[in-house]
Parts: sequence; C-alpha cells; structure tokens
Amino acid sequence: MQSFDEIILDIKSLKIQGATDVALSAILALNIKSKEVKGKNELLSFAKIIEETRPTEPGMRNLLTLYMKKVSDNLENSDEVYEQIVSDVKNSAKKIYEIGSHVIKDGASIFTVCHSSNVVGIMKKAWESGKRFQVFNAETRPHFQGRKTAKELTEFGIPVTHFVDNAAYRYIKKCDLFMFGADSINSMGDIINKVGTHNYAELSKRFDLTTYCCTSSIKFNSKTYIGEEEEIEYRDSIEVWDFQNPNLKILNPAFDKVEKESVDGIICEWGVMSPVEFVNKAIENYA
Ligand code: RUB
Repeated sequence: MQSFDEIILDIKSLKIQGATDVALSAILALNIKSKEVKGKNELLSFAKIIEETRPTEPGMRNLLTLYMKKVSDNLENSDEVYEQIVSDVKNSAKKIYEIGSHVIKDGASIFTVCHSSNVVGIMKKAWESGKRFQVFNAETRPHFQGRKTAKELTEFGIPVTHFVDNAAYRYIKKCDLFMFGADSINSMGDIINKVGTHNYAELSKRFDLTTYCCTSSIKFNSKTYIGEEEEIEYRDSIEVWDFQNPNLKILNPAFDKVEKESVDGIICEWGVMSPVEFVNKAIENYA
C-alpha cells in the first residue's frame, strides 16, 4: 500500500498520468490521509495540497470536491465514500468503452496521441468485439506517454505503428479516425489535452479524419462557466533539455486547446454528443 507522500510524488513525476488515473489516485491519497487527521477541516488542507500537483486537472478537482462533500465531519464513512466514487468512475468508464467501440469500423486506421485510458479502453473493447483495425501512435515527447499506449495495445494484440511526433503528418493522412482523451473541457466546449493535440486536430481536418474526444464528464471545468480560464500547466524545462545558457529559454507546456469546431463529437458516458450538447448536460450536473 502506497503512502500519501508517495502518491503525491508519483503524480508530480508523471509516474501516475492521464486525467482519470490522476483523479482516482488523488482520492486514494485523500482517503489514506483521512485515517491520520482529526476531522474534515484538517483533511481539506490536504485536498488542496493534492490539487496543486497538476493544475490542469478538473477531473481530479471534481472527485476531491465530491469526496469532501460526502464524508462526514468525523470521517467515519471515508472508506465507503471512496469506494462508491471509484465504482461510479469505473462504471462510467465501462459505458464510454462500450459506446466508443461502436464508432470504430472494421478495417479502420486510427490516429492517437499520448496515453488516454478512455481511448485505450475503447480500442480494446472494439477489438474484443471482433473488429480489426490498426493504430498510428505518436510517441509524445518529452515524457513518451505514447509508448504506454503502444505497449498496452500491442500486448492486447492490436497492431500499432509508432513514430516520433514530427513524423505525424506522414501517417495521419493514412488514417480515417482520430481519437484523443481530455484533461479538461471548458464551458465553450473547447478541449484541453496533451500538447500536440491541437496540431493533430488541424491535420485531421485537412485530411478529413473523423475526430472524437473520448472522456468522462468529470473533466468538465465548471469554473470556466463563471469566466475563469483553464490554466495550462507548464512543466520543468529539464524534461525537455538539461542544457542551460542565459540566452536560452525552454518552455514546456503540458497541454493545448482544441476548439470545439475541430471535433465531430465527444464520446462520454452519456453517449456521442456535440461539444455544445456535452456542455449543456455537464452544466446541469456540475455547475
Ligand atoms: C495525459 C493526457 C490524456 C488525458 C486523458 O496527459 O493528455 O489524454 O489525461 O486521459 P499527462 P484519460 O500524461 O500529462 O497526464 O482518458 O485516461 O482520462
């Protein structure tokens, strides 16, 4: 069993990555802390510490808020609350995999980036149902989360073609479908996902790929409804290059924005929806 500090470190270092896994690990850490603190108020300060590990993660913030809302003042129901939230997230993921699997056609060539548990879950479900397709997958510098996608899919028997990010143009034009995850969806229906997703969405438009964001509704950032901008996380420049020179500035944004016009739909636990339909339903549920 990991400790609170170990989980925090793993989230910060990207050993735990992907918005869903980050959100689930966040409430696991909070539940571990609930055994050590005196009451709900003290626990709240640890929820804030967890939130700061990854700024662009409304999924994590939504689950932490839900957990804090449901635990009693003396925290005696903390395990029950934790287990219920995990079970709801897992059930919603199963629905997404099922709904998304119907979107994949036999013989498809699918482009993807980074590692999204929702995208991988959909592909595995489609493969299990007998569909045969191939995946083109960008390695996703500087942390190479694309390798995690390639490993998980190939171990499942799904053929993957893997390449450096800069080779994407060459392969995306061979594809008919682009599937990617989401870290955040704002009240305009725009999607924040791993840096590079914006470029791939532009190329997808140019080559007529059908483009889907695959995500659970927990990624909706209700704060953007009242005018707040989603903060984009900038990571340590050392992840890009450890060379230093006073004349050199290295920037390392973790995410970028895909405008709602660039996607054909959002595959979520409620079905396949347009970004505007998604936002309308998310506002009812989260605002
Ligand atoms: C991961 C990433 C994923 C989303 C969605 O970024 O951009 O596409 O988080 O993941 P990082 P999921 O590696 O920086 O966390 O579908 O699993 O929620």
